[in-house]
Amino acid sequence: MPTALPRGVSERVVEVLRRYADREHLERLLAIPDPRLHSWVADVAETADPERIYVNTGSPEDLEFIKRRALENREELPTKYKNKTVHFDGLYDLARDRENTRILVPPGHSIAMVNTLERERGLAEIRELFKGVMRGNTMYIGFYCFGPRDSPFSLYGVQITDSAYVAHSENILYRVCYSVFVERGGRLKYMRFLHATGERNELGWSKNVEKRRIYIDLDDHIVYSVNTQYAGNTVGLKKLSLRLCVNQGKKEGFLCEHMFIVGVKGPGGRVTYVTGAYPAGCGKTSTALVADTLVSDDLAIIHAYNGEARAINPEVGSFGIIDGINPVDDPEIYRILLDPETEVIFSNVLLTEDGDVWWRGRPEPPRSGLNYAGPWRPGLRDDKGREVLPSHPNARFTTYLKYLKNLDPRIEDPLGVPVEAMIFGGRDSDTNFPVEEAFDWVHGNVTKAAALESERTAAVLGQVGVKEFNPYAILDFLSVSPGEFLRLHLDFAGRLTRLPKIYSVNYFLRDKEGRFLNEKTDKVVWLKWIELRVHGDVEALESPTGLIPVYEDLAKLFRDVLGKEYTEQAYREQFKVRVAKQIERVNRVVEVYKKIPDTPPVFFDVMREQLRRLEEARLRYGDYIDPFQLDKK
Ligand code: SPV
Ligand code: MN
Repeated sequence: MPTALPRGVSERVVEVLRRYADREHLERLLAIPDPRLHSWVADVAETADPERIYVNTGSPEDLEFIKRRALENREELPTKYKNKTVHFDGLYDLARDRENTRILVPPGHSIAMVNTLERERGLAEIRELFKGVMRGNTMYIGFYCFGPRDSPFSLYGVQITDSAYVAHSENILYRVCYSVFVERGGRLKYMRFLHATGERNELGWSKNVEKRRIYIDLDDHIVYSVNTQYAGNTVGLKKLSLRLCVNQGKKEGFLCEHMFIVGVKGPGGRVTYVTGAYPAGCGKTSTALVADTLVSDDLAIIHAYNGEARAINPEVGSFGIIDGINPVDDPEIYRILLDPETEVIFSNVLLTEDGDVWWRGRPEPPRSGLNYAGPWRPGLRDDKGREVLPSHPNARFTTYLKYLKNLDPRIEDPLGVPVEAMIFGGRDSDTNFPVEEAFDWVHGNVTKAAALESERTAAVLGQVGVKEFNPYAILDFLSVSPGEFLRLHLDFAGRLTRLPKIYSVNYFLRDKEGRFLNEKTDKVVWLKWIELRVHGDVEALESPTGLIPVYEDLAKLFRDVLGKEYTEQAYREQFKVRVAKQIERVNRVVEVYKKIPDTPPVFFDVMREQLRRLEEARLRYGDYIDPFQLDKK
């Protein structure tokens, strides 16, 4: 041990750390000139009492070690494929837990539509739950960049976890940035994440899920997570960081978004960057994958820079939904998932007895094996007589974005990419057009983003199919009220000289018989139309709720892009204005915002105008308007 301690580090802290870390790992920790970090780690170790501390520097040996540990302690199981493992979260821990995810607030404080808890109470609960919680386990400490190295827009995070699976996931999803912490130490502002799996049962699942807690302390830039394994609850830099990021963005004037970032090619080889916010399971990943280039598939940090909106992806990996991925519709990702050279963690799929992985979308039928609910065989039913699905609808894959053919090298651009359009997508069987442009930034932010609704999917616990309000597709990850979040966007415009255009998309319209009106592949046409609109290359028709494509432009795009004939009849059905449904929607969403005290007044003005246009249209045309009757704008 060096005799002289680094500046500012107390003897006592080092004493504690020495009890848990061997010389090598203690030195790794002390190499970061940040006494506050050392005290925190010592404090966590004393409370959680792990067997040892492992400091992950991101070296190939460290990455290997963590992967091996995940297999040794059976958080991950081997498959017949090299570098591919399966992780099970357990029957009661398969999705984000909304109920037990809370923002800690001062006494008497609340945030509209956000789950909160009095801070002191929450912290006391956490202290109790963390006592001895890591006993017998290794405590991993990881250092990550949340964005490209040397980007002025990047954030930073430190994760402590006793789960090798969580550490492994983060090593895939984020840039390990130990050296940045060594260089910049205490000068670096960073988020902290503390996770413990809690006791596991004989199948390896977190046993005390009724004591699952995910508490977000904005004052201290820290998120606690315990008695859970599902990555949406545990991988700090994924959705837990989003709440901290939104809050920091509010103070510093940037946006943290639940958005993909993609490049869409237009005439003459130009590339137009667009972002897209969709609730989980509504076509977000698949849209990102069919775009010409992909910068991000889930998150975006957007800054105003020289008057432009510039977006970076804080991640380098993907934690994507695997359900339904098949070789015909998703050849690229399907290939990656089974390619002998790629590294993948599958979660909550079926691991067959011969070591294969099966999810809905693999062409052959499922065979007996182990899944998210335990041992599985064809025809298995639960105690209520319901079929146990071989692979869970929220089953996922964790892998590197670098495997994608369409990965945009600008994912590493420290200044990000310029955002020229923002898309808001939801799952909506009966109201919204497949694609529509907002009249302007304010109209789009109000009617398309803040008013976003979507039918619920399996990514959160609860009944699927119910239409849910989900502003900016970020409701689950907000640390400010939806009213305040809208205001951030309206204010953000003041820093821009070029405003992105705003669009809505909906891939889930159905006919009276319940059949989808669009094919999965159609989404690329909507992207190309958006690209042309951004540059003013095509005209649009004015509906009461925005601007929609002209039939001839779509027919040409369908032909050029998909080699498909697009009939007038299909257009008529997809783009008829569902006036009565739109009116219901406006009224529904206005009712929600009436209960949100800090909603900017302009929200109600814009919605009133929208309602007026719809009502006038209804008087003139009735409940439906044929798009051929609309005027060009
Ligand atoms: C989502 O649900 O939006 C996801 C996965 O991207 S999770 O990490 O669960 O949030
Ligand atoms: Mn997401």
